Amino acid sequence: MHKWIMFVIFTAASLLGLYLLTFQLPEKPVDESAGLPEGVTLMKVQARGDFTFNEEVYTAKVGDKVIMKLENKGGIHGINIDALNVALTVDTPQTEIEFTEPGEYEIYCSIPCGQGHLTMKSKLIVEAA
Ligand SMILES: [Cu+2]
Repeated sequence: MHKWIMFVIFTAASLLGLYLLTFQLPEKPVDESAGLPEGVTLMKVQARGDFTFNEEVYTAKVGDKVIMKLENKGGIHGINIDALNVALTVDTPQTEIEFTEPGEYEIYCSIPCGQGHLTMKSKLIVEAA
């Protein structure tokens, strides 16, 4: 009788272990906007291994305050926006910007990253408030 119970418990424990090994515990979603100062939003720029950014055009409005954050998703890239004095790299991946002038700004990769480097560009459009 006891052996039978032990067998059931052992089997259940094994199955639970196998389940956790296979599927792992669900990951908690990370809210990257948490902890930002009030009125500041996150503008994430992902640089990819195929020499593109995750958006062709990023938009904002005059008066917006953002934390611009570079995320390398393949290869090592940096981003520059000359007119806004933005220069992000792996070592300094983020900066706070307050948009004061409407306009169209060029975002380009600042690190020679390979074949597609020279055309690795996107736009930031800042609309009038
Ligand atoms: Cu590059």
